[in-house]
Amino acid sequence: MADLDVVVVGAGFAGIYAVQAMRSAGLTVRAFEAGSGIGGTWFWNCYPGARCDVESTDYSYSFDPALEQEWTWSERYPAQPEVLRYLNYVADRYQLWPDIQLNTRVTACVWDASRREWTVLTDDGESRIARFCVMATGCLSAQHVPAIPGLETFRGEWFHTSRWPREGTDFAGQRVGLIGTGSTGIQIAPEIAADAERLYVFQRTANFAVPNRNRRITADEVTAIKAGYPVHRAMARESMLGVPVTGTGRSALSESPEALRKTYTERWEAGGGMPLLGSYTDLLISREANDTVADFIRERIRETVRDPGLARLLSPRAYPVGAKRLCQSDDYFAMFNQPNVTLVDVRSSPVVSAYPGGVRTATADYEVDALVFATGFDAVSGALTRIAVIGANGVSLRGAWAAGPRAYLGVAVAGFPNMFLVTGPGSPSVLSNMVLSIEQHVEFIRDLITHALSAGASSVEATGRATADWVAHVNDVAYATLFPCAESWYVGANIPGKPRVFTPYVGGVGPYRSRCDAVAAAGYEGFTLTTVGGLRWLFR
Ligand code: NA7
Repeated sequence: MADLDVVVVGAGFAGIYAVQAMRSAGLTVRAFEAGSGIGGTWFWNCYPGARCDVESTDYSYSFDPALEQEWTWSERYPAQPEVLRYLNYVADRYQLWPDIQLNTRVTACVWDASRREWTVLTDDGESRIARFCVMATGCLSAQHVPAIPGLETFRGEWFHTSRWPREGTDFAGQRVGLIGTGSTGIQIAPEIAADAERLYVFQRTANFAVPNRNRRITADEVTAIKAGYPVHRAMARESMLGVPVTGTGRSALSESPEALRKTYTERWEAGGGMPLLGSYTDLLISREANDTVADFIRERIRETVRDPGLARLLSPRAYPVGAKRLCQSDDYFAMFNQPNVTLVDVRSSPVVSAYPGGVRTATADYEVDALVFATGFDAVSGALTRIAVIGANGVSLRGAWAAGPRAYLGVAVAGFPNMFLVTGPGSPSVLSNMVLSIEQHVEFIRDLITHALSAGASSVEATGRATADWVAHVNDVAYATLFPCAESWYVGANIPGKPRVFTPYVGGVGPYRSRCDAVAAAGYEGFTLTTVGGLRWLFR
């Protein structure tokens, strides 16, 4: 007899909503969270400058209109502490705490084929039996620290941004080395540069970044936002990115140079990456179209950074804008005009080792007191494969995904009955407003579980055929765009040895939602339901 209907792994945005949704459906549920607080990404990534790059109006739950009216965001782009306060408010408001167990890491999930239940093992030595597992493990939670020989000999302290000390750090008077110039590196660099005696930024790949134009939200804006939520959310659900973005509806290649400049300038001045990339229909499809916006951003970099050689090094050339996450910062490029900041090009002269006093590249030594790794994550699949998940016939998830992650609709894996992934590989996930995508996935999972239970089924599982068709579709759509043209974490390129598979679904949030709705309306097409006696219904 199971202890619980549902075990939820993780208590970030996804786990918190999963607890609320399962409970509202009358299911018994418990979430296990490794951290000493809830929040997931927003708990762990408490480094200086951590801020969401989706506007607060969008980056918030929409499942309860009363919640939207109660909570008031203070800034256009919320900083990490405010997002964390919001999530704690949600847990308080819906009294979720009794069903969330903190300081408990799930180490293994093992399917018992005869009892048709999951045994979930945790690092406190306990085990629980659950009928269903919901993996709310986060797309960007398994940290990646590059294997730098000699790091263990380094005398100073080193940090990964996603495990920042909760008591903070003091870099005053120190020489700090920062490795990594993705979204995180670009956010933390100006904060370190404001305190440290010297900041060395070790850059392997230059990144495109656009201004946030972050600011406080006025009282009048708050009133308008709250009044506009119903329409805004409806538009977001139908949109490509989970955020309503108004484009011109035209091809960049059909525009005059003057019209392009006007559009890009207006959007640059307004701030944010999505409005800029969404301005023309072909920016993520045609390299020639993409070059128009890439040239525009490179021009802004040259305008900002006084030293032309430095501006050149900071200007990305190797990949199209948006093929890697488009970074956002109001201060990053201007920071390089500060006399205490040095850019180190580790593309031409790679980091070879650390030594007690600092970092060695192929051509020079850099003496530093502290090292900061903003080197990213084993994204999307990493948090799942780090847990020993053993499905039907003793097959591990790690083994099943040896050639790359495969999931039907990004939500279920063939051979792993009664296990569901929230925003897993093959769903819009990281290429969308995560909160909206999380809500849609959790609701799909809740409805699928209640459907299976009301049909008297003991298990529900994605079929291999539906999975293969979906994975092929995810690939077809991705390879019709410019997304795969970069060595990015979207394809697993940042983790040595990780198979190259394009993981997010680029077909858009609205079309993806319609597909899921159609699957449900067709009696959960592509899933098999099995009754206790072993009778199987195949919906395909
Ligand atoms: P990212 O985007 O994966 O960025 C990691 C950065 O670290 C990137 O600049 C990498 O360079 C660099 N990196 C990784 N390994 C090395 C080594 N060995 N040497 C030098 N540089 C290295 O992670 P973030 O945390 O910034 O952002 C992840 C997401 O979180 C972001 O997209 C938002 O969605 C929020 P590379 O580009 O691989 O050459």
